[in-house]
Amino acid sequence: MASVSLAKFAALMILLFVAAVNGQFVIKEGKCPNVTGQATLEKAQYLGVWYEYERFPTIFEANLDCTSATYGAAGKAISVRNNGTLRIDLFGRKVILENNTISGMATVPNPDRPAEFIVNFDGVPTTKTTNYIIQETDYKNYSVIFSCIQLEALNLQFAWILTRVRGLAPPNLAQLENKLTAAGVDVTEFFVVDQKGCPGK
Ligand SMILES: *[C@@H]1O[C@H](CO)[C@@H](O)[C@H](O)[C@H]1NC(C)=O
Ligand SMILES: *[C@@H]1O[C@H](CO)[C@@H](O)[C@H](O)[C@H]1NC(C)=O
Ligand SMILES: *[C@@H]1O[C@H](CO)[C@@H](O)[C@H](O)[C@H]1NC(C)=O
Ligand SMILES: CC(=O)N[C@H]1CO[C@H](CO)[C@@H](O)[C@@H]1O
Repeated sequence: MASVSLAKFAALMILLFVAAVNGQFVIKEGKCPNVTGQATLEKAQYLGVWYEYERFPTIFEANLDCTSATYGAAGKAISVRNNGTLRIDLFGRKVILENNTISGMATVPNPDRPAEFIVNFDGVPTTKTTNYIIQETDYKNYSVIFSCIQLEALNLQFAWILTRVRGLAPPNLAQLENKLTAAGVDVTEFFVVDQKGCPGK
């Protein structure tokens, strides 16, 4: 313990807290995969509603489903609103226990990497580390998001494939997953998010 400074320990605790709030990640050994953002980003085309098609699993919480992300123009930044529901099966029906929503802001720390964002959520310790990398989007059908936190010998990975239509797999899903695989991401960790029978549709 003597080799870990208090400041470093505190920083680690904040990272883990942010990771837990973000909800879903996998822990892997070694270095973070090298996923880079696409070279350009047409911000206006990226705004609007996206639905999680698949993502990495949850470790601490029960699964959120019916998950969406809504992005809006906010000057140079992008406003973020994530929704999801916590549901259980009751006599063959899905019953909502809780509607979950969290808001935040996304900013681009390095203009040379316009598809790599820092997203901070209200009421959560702020991070200055890039945590939302758009590996690839066509704005109309899919967006592939990756994020990774490097710890000493381990890393925490977050990944999402978002779609514009709730629950509809992108036609080029295999190709998108292959690109993540090529960057060193284990896509077998993905699970398909339940987007059936969601409120407000
Ligand atoms: C990560 O990938 C980018 C783009 O392919 C490359 O320019 C960069 O050198 C790589 N970085 C590492 C640490 O491998
Ligand atoms: C997210 O939740 C808010 C508040 O309940 C709601 O106004 C908004 O329409 C929801 N967004 C989506 C995409 O469902
Ligand atoms: C969740 O939101 C839906 C649609 O807005 C609403 O019908 C339902 O009552 C809410 N459930 C809870 C537990 O808040
Ligand atoms: C490949 C593919 O599915 N393209 C679709 C992307 O979304 C637009 C707009 O909804 C469709 O017109 C394309 O067919």
